[in-house]
Amino acid sequence: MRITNVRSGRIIRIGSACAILVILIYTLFNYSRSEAVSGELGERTFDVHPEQYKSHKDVYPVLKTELGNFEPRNKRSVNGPGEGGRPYNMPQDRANDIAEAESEYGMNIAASDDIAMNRTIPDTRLDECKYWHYPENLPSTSVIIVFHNEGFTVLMRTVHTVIDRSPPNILHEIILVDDFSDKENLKENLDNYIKRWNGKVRLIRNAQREGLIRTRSRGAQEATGEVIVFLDAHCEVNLNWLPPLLAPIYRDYRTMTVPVIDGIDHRTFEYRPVYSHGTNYRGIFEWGMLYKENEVPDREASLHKHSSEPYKSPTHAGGLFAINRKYFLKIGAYDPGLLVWGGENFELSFKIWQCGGSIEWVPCSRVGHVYRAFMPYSFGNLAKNRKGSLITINYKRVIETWFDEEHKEYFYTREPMARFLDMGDISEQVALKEKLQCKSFGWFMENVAYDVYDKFPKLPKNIHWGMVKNKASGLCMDTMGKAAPSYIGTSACHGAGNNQLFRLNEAGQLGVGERCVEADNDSVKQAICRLGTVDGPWSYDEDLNQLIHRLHSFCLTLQPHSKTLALAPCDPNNTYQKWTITHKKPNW
Ligand code: UD2
Ligand code: MN
Repeated sequence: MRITNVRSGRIIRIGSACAILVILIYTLFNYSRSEAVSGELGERTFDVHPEQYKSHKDVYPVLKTELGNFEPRNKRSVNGPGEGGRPYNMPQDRANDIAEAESEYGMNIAASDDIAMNRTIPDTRLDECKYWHYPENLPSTSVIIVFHNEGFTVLMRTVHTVIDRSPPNILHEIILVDDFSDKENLKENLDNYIKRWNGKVRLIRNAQREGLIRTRSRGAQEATGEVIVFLDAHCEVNLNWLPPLLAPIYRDYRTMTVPVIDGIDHRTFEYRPVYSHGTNYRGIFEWGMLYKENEVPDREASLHKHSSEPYKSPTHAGGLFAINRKYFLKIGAYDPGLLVWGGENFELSFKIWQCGGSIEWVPCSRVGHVYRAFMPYSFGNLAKNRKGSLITINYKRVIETWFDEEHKEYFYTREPMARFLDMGDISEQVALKEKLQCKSFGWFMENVAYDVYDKFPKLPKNIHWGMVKNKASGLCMDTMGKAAPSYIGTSACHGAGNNQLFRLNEAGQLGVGERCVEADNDSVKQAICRLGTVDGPWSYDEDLNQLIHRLHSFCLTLQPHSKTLALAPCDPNNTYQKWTITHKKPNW
């Protein structure tokens, strides 16, 4: 007997006795699946539902010898400022303009103003990417770009590249969401500029500053495409960037996809890859919730035949990704209690993975992003009634919702002050987690983020943490706000911010933030803690109050004249070698 599964086109050959059973199971299975899908996602059911996508031969991209079905056929070669993604070095007599632009925007808008909206950029993909063929009827897509006081030409170049390099029948709309900018040229000027796109580009404006996180959720609400793609307002999408992002979502609506980010220089607008050619990275995190990337481990890489194929990633950087719109809303979009900037990338990542979805990075989709010199905007009124660091509060909300007790401790060990922060009410987030029957954080660590432990092992407990205060001088150890590696200095004790917040753990690591204190006879330095290590050479003598460097059996000493730090033979009577490590109760 032959059973033809019409919808998948597959022919299954089996004996007639078990055929009935198979049909029964198949029907029951599909019934429960389609119930789940249509029920969860509201009024609109999927035409073909996701489980069937998987067995439908047209959903999988195919690598062929002829050029891919969405590959651009004509390539231009142009000369001009920044063309070909080449660095645009402005003439010396424009030095003032550059300085002004950089301090206002964190990037050289003066250079951007001289560069064509549709400039050419290098194709940074693996050659193989050009030969993938994608399903023809990919989902309609809304691209959402939120912005606050961005440079006009940079914002518009983002839009131009999306229009120019996306299949017009798939690109449903571009939604610009203005997060209460106050720059004049982002007002009427912008309304007028986008008229050229006859409604394909829509502009909506917040009535007050909301921060990027809530603004993105608003954009998702307003969008009408099946898939939404978020981009920062200073991007240039590369050739054929969209179909590879959509294909995994078309196959399974619970997959969120992330393009590989290229760098655009904030001064010269040079477009260049961030990663060396052909190496694949994925997003992880360290226990202080700083975003990190790691080369794709073998356990994941070995699942793929081609290095141009999408692969699984525990987290993502935050700014650029594609997701089924209804799925995004179903999982609560972003936690509305997250303020302005930071942590939302983790919230979404943990939520997706733990609640049944997955994240894939897509090497054949490349998008350039301007990494700014510094953050040019303030957090405005949103930060006003908040005490302590806004970003750490966000992290605390995220870990309190998604981590288990064990892993929460690692966060508080690495970021001890966070225990005192008021994160607001997370009961709705916890309720959502229950409702969606999400898996545990332990499951996530074991099955998805297993490579985190290699780079950032479980943290031993802190013995002491706080300001490291010298008895003789009354001064405190201080990072002096310098980037690592650099010397550690001393200054008047204040305990504010993170510069004086050190911690000593059971395994002898003396650290501050993600840095470790290293010492030789001449100097005491801070350097990023060596990956994969949580121990160190320090111990603390509780009676003599000395910080002893085990390797040398020397003591940490403040040099009275220079006020610099060094190691010296331990002397129990030398008060320049006596230190107390205590935290001040936060005065916020
Ligand atoms: C990264 C992400 C960014 C976001 C952030 C953490 C990338 C490339 N970038 O920082 O997307 O996830 O981490 O939250 O992954 N904006 C507003 N309102 C605000 C502040 C910013 O609309 O109050 C806009 C801003 O104009 C930009 C976007 O939000 O379009 C992201 O801000 P960013 O570029 O300053 O963040 P970035 O790239 O440093
Ligand atoms: Mn950005």
